[in-house]
Amino acid sequence: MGAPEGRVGVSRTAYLGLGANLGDRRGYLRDAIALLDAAAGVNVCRLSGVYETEPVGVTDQPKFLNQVVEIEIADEVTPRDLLALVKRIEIELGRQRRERWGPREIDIDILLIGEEPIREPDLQIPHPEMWERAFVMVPLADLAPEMRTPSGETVEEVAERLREAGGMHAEEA
Ligand code: GSY
Repeated sequence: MGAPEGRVGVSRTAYLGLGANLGDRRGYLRDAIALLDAAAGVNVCRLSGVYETEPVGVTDQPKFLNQVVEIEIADEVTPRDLLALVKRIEIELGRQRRERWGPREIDIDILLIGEEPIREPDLQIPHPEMWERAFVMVPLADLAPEMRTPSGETVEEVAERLREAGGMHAEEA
């Protein structure tokens, strides 16, 4: 695990959304999680189920595997450090520069970091579209069903509504 030496456990909980729709999709999810856990100041705590999902946005592309990961980040790991880390991991796992909404080996979105809202052009937390996306909310409900969303509903209530709209299929563990 990645806690820097000598640190006395101050940390925040963060949630990341992972998506893969090219090549060995499960392998990319697994490798991304291993690289996150190996990073200094990052500790992977819990994993949601893996879901096969219909593509959103550009629909003429392969289905995704999606998963949400709960991590703890040490206090000195800033949101920008975390952003730099996930971008490095995307590149290390072979993600090429591709069409913005198109297929990808691995996509890692920072969904939430503690209670901190961040609104900057290249970093918005909570991720602005996450509350409406079944491929985020259904796996997030595996980990944090009671969390409140901006509408006042719980994550589980929103996930249930989005699940009914279809396009989600839980994968075997
Ligand atoms: O924003 C993440 C990349 N992405 C996905 C995804 O992960 N899952 C599904 N189902 N559709 C998506 N469209 C985009 S872009």
